This record gives sequence, C-alpha cells and structure tokens, in this order.
Amino acid sequence: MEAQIKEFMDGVRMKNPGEDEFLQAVEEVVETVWDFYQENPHYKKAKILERMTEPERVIMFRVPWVDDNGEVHVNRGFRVEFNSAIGPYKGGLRFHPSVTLSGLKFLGFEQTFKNSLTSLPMGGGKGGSDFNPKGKTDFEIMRFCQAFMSELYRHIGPNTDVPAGDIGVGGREIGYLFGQYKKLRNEFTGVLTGKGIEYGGSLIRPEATGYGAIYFVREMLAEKDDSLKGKTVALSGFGNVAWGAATKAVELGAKVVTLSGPDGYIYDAEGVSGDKIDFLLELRASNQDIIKPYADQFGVEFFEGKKPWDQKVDIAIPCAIQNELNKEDCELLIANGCTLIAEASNMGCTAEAAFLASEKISFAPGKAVNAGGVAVSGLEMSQNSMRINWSEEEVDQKLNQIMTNIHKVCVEYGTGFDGSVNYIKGANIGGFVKVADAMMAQGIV
Ligand code: 2IT
Repeated sequence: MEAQIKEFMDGVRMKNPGEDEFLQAVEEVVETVWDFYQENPHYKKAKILERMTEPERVIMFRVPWVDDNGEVHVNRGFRVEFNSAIGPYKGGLRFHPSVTLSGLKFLGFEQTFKNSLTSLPMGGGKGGSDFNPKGKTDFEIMRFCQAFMSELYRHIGPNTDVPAGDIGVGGREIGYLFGQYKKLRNEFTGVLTGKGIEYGGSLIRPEATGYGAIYFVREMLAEKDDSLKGKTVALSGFGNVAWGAATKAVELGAKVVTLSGPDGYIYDAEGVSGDKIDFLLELRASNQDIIKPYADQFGVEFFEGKKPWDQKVDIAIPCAIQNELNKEDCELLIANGCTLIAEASNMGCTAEAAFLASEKISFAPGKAVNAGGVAVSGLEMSQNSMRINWSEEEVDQKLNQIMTNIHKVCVEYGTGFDGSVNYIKGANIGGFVKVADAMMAQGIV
C-alpha cells in the first residue's frame, strides 16, 4: 500500500512541482482514503482520485490599480475552480502577500471536501491575490477590489462560481466586489456570500466559522463525556474566526487566554470576554494587523514574535493561517497537558503536528472544524435564491445541526478498532464519498 501511495504521489508531484502546500493537502487525503479507494474498484477504474487532484480550471490574471499618490501597482489575481461535481464552485478569496497558486490550489482542494461535508450543494473553489491590505486606505482597498472584479466577473455567477471572504477579505471588501460585479453585469444576484445584511447577506455569517468550530469542539468533547465548561483555550489570530470562536467558547463556559498576530501573542489570565472581544473588531478595522494594542489597552502580557503554543492550556485552536503550529509546538502543548487541538484555520498544523496530535490526543482538521463558515454561505445562497431572510435563531440552529452532523460523519468513517476516532480519516472519507459518487454519475467530464 505504501508503495502504491508513493507512486500516486510521485505522479502528483511531477505535475505540480514545488507546490508544497498543495502536495501536503493532497498527501493527507490520499493516505487516509487509500484503503477505501482500493475497496471500491469502480472509483479506481474511473481514476476518481487522479481527477479530483486536478483542478477543473485555473484562472490567473493581472490586477493593475492606482494608489492614493497616483502610483501604479500590479498584483496577480487567481481563481481556482477545483471541483463542480456537487454544486457551483464555492470558496473564499484571500488577499494576503503570501498568496500563491500552490496555496490557492491547496485551499481549493480542501474546500471541495469541506463543502461536501456540509451536506449542502456546493463544489470547491478558492481565489485571491498577493495584494497586501495592511496599511491601505479605504479608497485603495476599493480600487483594488474593483480592479480585481473587472476581470473575475466574467468567470463567476450565482450558478457557476460563488466566491466569499477569507483572510484579508471581509464585509467591506465583499461590498466593493459586489458593487463592481453588479455594475458590470447589470444584475443583482447572490454571486458572492458574506454580503451585508442590507443587500442579501445572512445573519450569523460573520460569526459562523468561529461558532461552528466551537460547536464541533463541543461534540468532540461530548464524545468523551466531557464539556467546554472550565476549559482553558489558546486561540491564535484575532480576525473573524478567532472573534467568533472566542464569543462562543466563552458562552459555553470556557476561558480563552491567548490571541495572536504577526507581531506576537497576548496572554490574558482573566480571559478574553465581553468588551475585550468587541475590541478585536476595532483592531481589525485599523488595518494594522497587530495584536499588541490589546495588551496595551487591557494591561496584559505581550510576547513579541512568539506563538501562543507555549502556554499551558486544555485546548488549542489555531485560527490564523496554514502551518502555524508545527511538531515542536504540538509536543510542547501535549507536554503542558493539552488534550485537544482543533484547526479552525485551513491546515493550521503542519503534517507532522497533525499526525502527532491525532496519535496522542484528540485532533480534528480544518475541513471539518471550520466548515461552519462555508455552511452559512450555503445558507446565504439558499436565502438569496428564495428571496427571503432567515432569523438569527434559524441560521444558528441550522449551523449547529450541520456541525453536529459533520462530527457524526467523522465518527462514522473515522472510528478505529480500539474505538478512538481519527478525525482526519473520518473527514476525508466522509467528504470524498459524495463527490466521488457524483463524479461517477456524471461520466468522464
Ligand atoms: O475557508 C473557507 O471555508 C472560507 N474562507 C469560507 C468560504 C465561503 O465560501 O464562505
């Protein structure tokens, strides 16, 4: 089996040289679905895995824009339309200087499985740009979004490809992108999700990824007859995901003690709650991308240039960017008594850290844990199609149900002979089956 996996991965590596993040994401899936793949020779005959690891389409384009001083800039825009077997391509746009084709291919690939797990009809896609929003003015952000959409609009549509936000793309950016799409197409449709409430957005969408992650962690703990009450939690990041996760974790009785930014992390022994959580919104709006002002404002410790994984906590939830928790971090967390790591970010752990964590403690991967964000995007699409708005309670209840169900699917496909749950395996096989069966039904296309 090892040799066969290696042969398969050699093929993928040859086709995608140097795309380390994409190869990391593919390898994790291939390793965990391989047995299942062998047991179902009809998939193998149809080369389902070979087809799933090749994006249906990749669009790359120039994004020229002018800053407030009249200087011209050129960024690169992307949309990776990975898989449309179970619905229109669906996934976020990331604006961050680290964005590359490899990164977006990894994210689009993961998104396909994640979206399948939500049980909603959404294919997988991802896009973005190497544009750095840090320090940009509102007008510069608007001009960049308009320039980006001036090309993207011809490739997307409510039944074709429905982008949303991701790192660096929040409500403001979605507004500018939507405005430009509407102007160019002369059409008011649900072509983007994460929209403002006034123009077709869904309640709970901003909170959804973080809330969903905590609902999932609640289920992981319940599986072991445990709960969030009294648990200490380390979060990284301070954006949308960390904000939602902190809110829901506190509501369910946990204490959040860390947050982080590219500049370091803060440790709040009293717990991040109430006004302190609201402060994150102010921090984000300042466009500076630093967490230190939290420490200054509330008089807590700031650890410059460090990650929060050296603190003693019960639960660690990476909420920032890929590969931000490595094997050493994982060892340190476990040595300090941490018993659960859940990725609220996409591939927040390196492959070695994820492997170690799933051997020693409870570990769940991003495609299961953070699926609540895209799930509520799916609910936003439904509301747009029906031209109705659901209440906060209705959306939250559906989100809760979806996360509970994803957990069930992980347990169904991931439970080993000893009764322990391998969430990586459970999520990968659970996400794979629906996409594979839809591809089988649709022929070689
Ligand atoms: O990684 C993700 O799932 C997202 N950035 C959300 C995608 C979406 O379409 O809402």
